[in-house]
Amino acid sequence: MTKIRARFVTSAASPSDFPPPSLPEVAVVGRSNVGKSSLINALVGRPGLARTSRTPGRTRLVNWFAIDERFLLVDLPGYGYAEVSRATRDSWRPLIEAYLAERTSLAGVLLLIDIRRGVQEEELDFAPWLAERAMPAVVALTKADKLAKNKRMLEVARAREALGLRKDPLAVSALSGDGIDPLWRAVVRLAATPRARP
Ligand SMILES: Nc1nc2c(ncn2[C@@H]2O[C@H](COP(=O)(O)OP(=O)(O)OP(=O)(O)O)[C@@H](O)[C@H]2O)c(=O)[nH]1
Ligand SMILES: [Mg+2]
Repeated sequence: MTKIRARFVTSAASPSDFPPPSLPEVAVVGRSNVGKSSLINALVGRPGLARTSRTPGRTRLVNWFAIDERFLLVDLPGYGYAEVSRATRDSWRPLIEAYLAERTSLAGVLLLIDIRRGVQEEELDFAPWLAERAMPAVVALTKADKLAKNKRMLEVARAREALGLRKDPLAVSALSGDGIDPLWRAVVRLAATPRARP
């Protein structure tokens, strides 16, 4: 595999700080601690590019990374984690929502779900929101290394059913590298497909 060139571009704490739209963007969305930042690092093969932490709520800003100068991966703060204060959570919500609703260069969303937690209320809310906007999305179940293969398959089928997906979600692990290659191809496809905005 040829090496992927990835670089940090900028971060923003509020919509007024968002950089002007340029290259197509793929945004990584999911609850706090699901492994968004770790997965970005695994996808581009650069540990430490996006900051990760055992403590939920690590990513507090919207962070843009340029990939081969062809598209941008966007690391968003996590939603819905009980252990960050309500005030903090409430301050992120508008940021995430503003980004997703208004970003004209957004080509699609990579929705991450912890394979051991499965689909919860937030994902059930989010899926129709994406569908209404005809937002292309790839769904992946993270931390697959934590489950045996047969359990993984069960969770893949469950998530597909719960979200009404046309295809199986991918089971991936930033730790073991499982599923990273197919996920990378899916992300590149998302980035390369212009979004028809309703
Ligand atoms: N076992 C395992 N642990 C993982 C995997 N991916 C991430 N983790 C761990 O999960 C924790 C959270 O990872 P992050 O990548 O920081 O998660 P995040 O979704 O970016 O979290 P926020 O920025 O707080 O929203 C860290 O302790 C990671 O080491 C994985 O594939 N397998
Ligand atoms: Mg993060």
